Amino acid sequence: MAQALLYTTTLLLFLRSFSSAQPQYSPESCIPNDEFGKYCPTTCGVADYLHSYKPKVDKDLSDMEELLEHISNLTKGAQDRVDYMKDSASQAQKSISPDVYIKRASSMLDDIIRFEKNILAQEAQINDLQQILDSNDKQMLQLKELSIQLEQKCKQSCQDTVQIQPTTGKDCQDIANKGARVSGLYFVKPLKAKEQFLVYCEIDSFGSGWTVLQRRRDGSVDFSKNWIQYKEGFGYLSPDDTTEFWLGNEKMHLLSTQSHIPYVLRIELTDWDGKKKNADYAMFKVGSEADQYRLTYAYYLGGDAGDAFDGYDFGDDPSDKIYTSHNGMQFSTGDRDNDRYEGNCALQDGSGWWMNRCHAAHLNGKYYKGGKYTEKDAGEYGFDNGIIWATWHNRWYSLKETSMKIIPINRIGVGGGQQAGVKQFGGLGDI
Ligand SMILES: [Ca+2]
Repeated sequence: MAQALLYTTTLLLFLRSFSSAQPQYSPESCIPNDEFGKYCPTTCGVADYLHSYKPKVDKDLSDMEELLEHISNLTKGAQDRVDYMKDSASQAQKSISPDVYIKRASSMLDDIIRFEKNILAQEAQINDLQQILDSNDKQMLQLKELSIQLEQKCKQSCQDTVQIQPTTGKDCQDIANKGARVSGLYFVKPLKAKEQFLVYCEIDSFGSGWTVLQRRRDGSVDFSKNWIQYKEGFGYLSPDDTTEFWLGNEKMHLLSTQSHIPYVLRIELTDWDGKKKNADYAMFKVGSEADQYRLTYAYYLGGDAGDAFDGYDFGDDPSDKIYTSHNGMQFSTGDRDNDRYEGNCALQDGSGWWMNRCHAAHLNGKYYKGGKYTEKDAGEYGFDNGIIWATWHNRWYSLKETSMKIIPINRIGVGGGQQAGVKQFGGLGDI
């Protein structure tokens, strides 16, 4: 742009000087030449030629002068504008305190630092979370491994701890007769049983084999069960006699009714002072399910715990003893009322038992640690619902341990007749 302007200006000056330097032109002094320069260019011819163009050139020059002036004006305007801007800039620079810039810059710097810190903190958090994730993954892996190990260990320990003795028989005395001298878990198969089942056999050194039907020790098993559960049995059999269970009414029926040689039921009791007492019943039987697993026995054979199965005179009613006897009673549970009471003894006491109206003996009752309990402790109905043997401890005292076990009657007294009150029983001979 600048170069083009310079060039135009130079040309204009040249034309002007040329135009103004020529002498006054007279058209008659020159020979007209139609084709300027044809073999004979003369000054005159050139002058004529130029002269014919002069008005146009003058106008062009004038236009160009105007244009130039305009351009010059524009240039000046631009220059002025630049100057103005320069002034403005310097004035602006002068008018704003450097402190503001510093403050602004400093503020921005603070922001940047803050953002940077945030970013760093977030990165640290992400890093921490990643580490936690990694750690969790490791823990998960370890737990999985542990779980697999435990699973394997559990299987092993189950195999290891539950030792089932190899001898079998129709009851524990049969097993003892075959030479077994160790107490533990054995399979028995009573005569009418379709399948063998597991029992705990208490076998002494004299070869007496007791088949255990019931065990209370520590309250670890809830004896509040329904008909089916009492029928099939519940709780846990253990090879070292450390657990609580009810063998089951059906099994008791099969065991107690299989032989022409009757069984003795021995009830062993321990109170919270550690005292032990027992009661034996001859010709113990549990009827079939069709007869609601009725309890029968011939007589009280003896024992220092007293004959609670025969009922107890609590002093409430003249009929107490009759109402609380158990011989001949059918079995009752909360869901099957076979008792002689207008209510439901088993439901009110939360147990299953050979209920009358209701009981003087109640070995499947609620477990009360320490023994003594009250109507309030007994819950909703407020009746005596503990583990009761009324001829030893009163009905508001719950025994600590119980067991019910059977043995063929001819074994009673074998080994010295160590049980107080137990008659020597002979004449039937060994099985
Ligand atoms: Ca009833």
